[in-house]
Amino acid sequence: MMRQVTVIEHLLLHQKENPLATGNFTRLLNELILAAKIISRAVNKAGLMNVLGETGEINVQGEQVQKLDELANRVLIHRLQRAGVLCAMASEENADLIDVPDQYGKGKYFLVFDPLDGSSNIDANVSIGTIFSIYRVKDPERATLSELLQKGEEQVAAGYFLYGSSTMLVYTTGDGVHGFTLDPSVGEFLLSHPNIKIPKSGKIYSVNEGYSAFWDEQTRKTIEIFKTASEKTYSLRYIGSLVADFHRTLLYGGIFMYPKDSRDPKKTHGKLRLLYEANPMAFIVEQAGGMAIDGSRRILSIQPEDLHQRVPLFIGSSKEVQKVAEIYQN
Ligand code: AHM
Ligand code: MG
Repeated sequence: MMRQVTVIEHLLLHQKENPLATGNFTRLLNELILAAKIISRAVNKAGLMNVLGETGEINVQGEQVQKLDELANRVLIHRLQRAGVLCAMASEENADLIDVPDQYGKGKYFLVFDPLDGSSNIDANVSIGTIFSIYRVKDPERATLSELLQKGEEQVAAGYFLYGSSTMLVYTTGDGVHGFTLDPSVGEFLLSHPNIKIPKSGKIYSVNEGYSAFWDEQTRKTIEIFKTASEKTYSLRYIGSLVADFHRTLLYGGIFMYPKDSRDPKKTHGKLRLLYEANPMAFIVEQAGGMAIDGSRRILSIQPEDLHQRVPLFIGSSKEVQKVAEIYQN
């Protein structure tokens, strides 16, 4: 019988080489996993549990809050506030930092998450996910916003749970990218994709072309290269759920793009958020051998100034991302 390795076993096995795998980090990951299992159960039974549809509220991003969004956010906050290993949290759904009350104990980690990414797809049973990113702070007692806001290259871990045809966890602690699949019969995430490497080049480009009328000249030129490439024919795939679009890009190669557009003057930097979406995916893709840029800058080198700042994102195989970089440099 095949030896099956759980996430925590995997983390502990690598403990010697990985100074992060202290009890605290393991505790944090365990709590994230438990929260994701609860969210996954709700997603699987969504049609039966009266959690489909909107709550009627508008979130900090100006978007409709789905009932499942709210449930996922609540589950994560509830579990992680009590973990005793965080000094603060930030969620895509909350305008401000989420405090960790002293009674639960404070730790040195800062957790950032998008509780349910791709939520406009929920009602149609399309894959969605939870994205997380973890930073360490010097002094948990004095964790001000400016100290918490670190460049993506300071992340100590990042990952996502994908609620798709199976539920998966893909994460990195800076020691490669590893994928685990939830076996619902035993309730554990088991190692299914060790040491994922993104192909150097792929045959898929992924972008919402519905916004092309709002793109600037450079962006139009960029997308054009994937439609007119002489060396190969690219296919277009776009799910509209970053976790799902990114996961496909990671496994098959190619490029995912969410450029800036002029639809909304307030969103001149694109739609995706640096902290909750771009940074964690950028850390993962670089660990897998790929690249992530905003056009000209490496995503992980951008100093965030705001919890909810947006950024254009070009992410995937190095060959395709390099092509984009060349256009933006000229
Ligand atoms: P959300 O975090 O509110 O769900 O929004 C992010 C999602 C991403 O999953 C996806 O890549 C993008 O929005 C799709 O946006 P659009 O519908 O504009 O193409
Ligand atoms: Mg999101």
